[in-house]
Amino acid sequence: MKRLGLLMIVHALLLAGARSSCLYAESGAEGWLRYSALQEQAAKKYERLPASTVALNDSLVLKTAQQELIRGVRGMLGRSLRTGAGPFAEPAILLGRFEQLHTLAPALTIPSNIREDGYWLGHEQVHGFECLLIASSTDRGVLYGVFALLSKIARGEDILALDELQQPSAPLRWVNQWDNLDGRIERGYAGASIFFGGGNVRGDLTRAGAYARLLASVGINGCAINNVNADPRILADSFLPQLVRVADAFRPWGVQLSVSVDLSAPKTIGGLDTFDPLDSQVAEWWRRKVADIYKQVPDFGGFVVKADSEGRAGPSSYGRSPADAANVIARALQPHGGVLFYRAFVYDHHLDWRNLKNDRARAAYDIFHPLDGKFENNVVIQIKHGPIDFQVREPVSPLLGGLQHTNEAIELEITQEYTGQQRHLCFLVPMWKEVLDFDMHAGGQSTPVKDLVAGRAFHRPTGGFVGVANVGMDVNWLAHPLAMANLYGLGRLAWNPDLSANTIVDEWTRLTFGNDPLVVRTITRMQLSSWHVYESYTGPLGVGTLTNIVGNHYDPGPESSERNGWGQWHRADHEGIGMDRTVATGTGFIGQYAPEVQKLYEPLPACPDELLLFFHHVPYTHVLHSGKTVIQHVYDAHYEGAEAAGAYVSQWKLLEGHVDDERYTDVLTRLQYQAGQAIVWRDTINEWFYRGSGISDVKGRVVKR
Ligand code: GCW
Repeated sequence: MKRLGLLMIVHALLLAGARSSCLYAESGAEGWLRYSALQEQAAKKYERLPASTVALNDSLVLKTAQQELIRGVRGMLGRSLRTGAGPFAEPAILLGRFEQLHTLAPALTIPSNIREDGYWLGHEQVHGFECLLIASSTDRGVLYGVFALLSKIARGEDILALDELQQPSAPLRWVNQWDNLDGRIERGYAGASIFFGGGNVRGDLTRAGAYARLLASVGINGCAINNVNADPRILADSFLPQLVRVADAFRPWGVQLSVSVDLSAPKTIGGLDTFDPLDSQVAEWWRRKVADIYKQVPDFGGFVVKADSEGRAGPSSYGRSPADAANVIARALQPHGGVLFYRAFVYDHHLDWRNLKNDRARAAYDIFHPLDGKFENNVVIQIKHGPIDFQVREPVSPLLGGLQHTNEAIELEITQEYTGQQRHLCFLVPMWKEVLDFDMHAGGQSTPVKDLVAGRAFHRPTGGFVGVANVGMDVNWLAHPLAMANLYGLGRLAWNPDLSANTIVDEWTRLTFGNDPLVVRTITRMQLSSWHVYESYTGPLGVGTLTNIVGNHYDPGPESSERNGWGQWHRADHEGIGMDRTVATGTGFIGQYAPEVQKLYEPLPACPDELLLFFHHVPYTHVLHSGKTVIQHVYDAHYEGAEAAGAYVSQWKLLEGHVDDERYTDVLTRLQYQAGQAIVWRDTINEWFYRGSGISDVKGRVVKR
């Protein structure tokens, strides 16, 4: 009897373990696509939702859309939609392309002239039955419409009188993964690659398919799966069948496969003795290679190129320009409709730090602006949002306003390389919004970055957004459950950069954690404040990085950026700090902006506090607009930031019992760690400033240890 009791206890424990790990898996793995059952009251609102769904064609993507609809409705409302019944037999949710809908019901007024992938959600009578219509010019657009409808249901919005048109801001909405073929991910903080391992594509691509589903749900339509520091082997003939398998996993979700390529491939794997972009054999090599790929992957997206950067091969080896390099590959892609993203992250990492006129921030504009108009129409210059490298605060890259006859895309970093590596909470959408809304005044007109990258400002054929995502095998994709708001936010902004950060995080929180007002309020507030909090205890006043740049890009390491060629300098000495980038006395970087923008930054009194040290070298006693001295600001910001990070722990504790235990505990542990690490940052940086300046904290907190 006793033994039986013991066995039962063991059994119960095992079951509980299994249940909790299963719950856990569901918690993170589904991301914002949880489709949790709505409470009875909330579900009532959707009683009149048609009981069947009809797809107006049988394409793979439309099938996916229909299955997703069924899955979502079943999860949230506990109802199984019927399929197969004709649209005339009963009310239905109709899925199809505009022309198909028109054939079915010619009398309907259907929106026209909408951008590719845009969709319409309508509620209309079709042959006497009340129908909900999800229509688009593409099957992929219908899939996006299905996700939008399901999102509305999850968030409790009305859907019965729908008449809503949504269209993407830009045609190219991509993510890049920096995955290596051995399964490691450069700047990845969430486990091994979901695509590669041991030099090959993984046998099991279930996660790759699940990732494509997450991407499609926010309108992402392309994914480059390997590191921009590309292994040339990705283009080997023997590797192509492996890429075909990834494309197969993406295809149901309308996500186009793409790869990053190394410019030296014609030589390293192609058997030629050159990779000179102007050599005709090289051009022929690319042409054949691309044709082979398209034969097997007809919906292939294109390539990403990092060249002449951080030790990568590039056209400079032959005295050729980035335009020469980009065009030879772009021409090979043209007949197949592929695009070539050429990264503007090209700079000399052996700069002489002793020369005060040297400035890495100048590089992208200095190299690419003179080439404006020299690129093929299917080349897109992929530009990091700031002129340095994803620091917690940078001004907008002047190159975004410096190309008027060339397509461009903005590169944003979802993986938190310099912003806490998914161990700290740092919701980046507010930062990205500032960048996208910033007016570059290019060509003397008002040109916010979002219009430039969409190609609208200068009537370019294409353009868009690229997010460096680096999800991994971790069940939560990005490890920190709250970091997923950044992936979600990238997709939402690429679709509609006019959405507010608040709207985005509200949506994400409801979809991820449900509609409990306390949960929504707490998480949205934490997320919305988190970038400023992180900035205040790591890199205030636009100083650039104070992290360890030669090592992990994570711990405090304010000395590491100096006296080396990487050019991430802050130029601190015993009297002052900051890079003089003015036209008058500094590196001249400010001169790369339009005159209207120069006026914001060149005169010291005009320069906003948060970018002061990016643009000017000032004494520690310089008085900010806020009325504080630079040094006191640094001390105070670090104390305030660390305190705010500590407060996240108590704010999160309010949610005990309101969020499932697995995610509650997971996030709590991370926030507790962050609170501790923020104190380490505070004390390291403050002490370093105190030693350097010799100026005491007026509040007496900072001491030399
Ligand atoms: O920020 C730097 C990263 C490198 C990265 C590079 C790039 C892929 O530290 O890891 O290399 O940027 O964007 O190419």
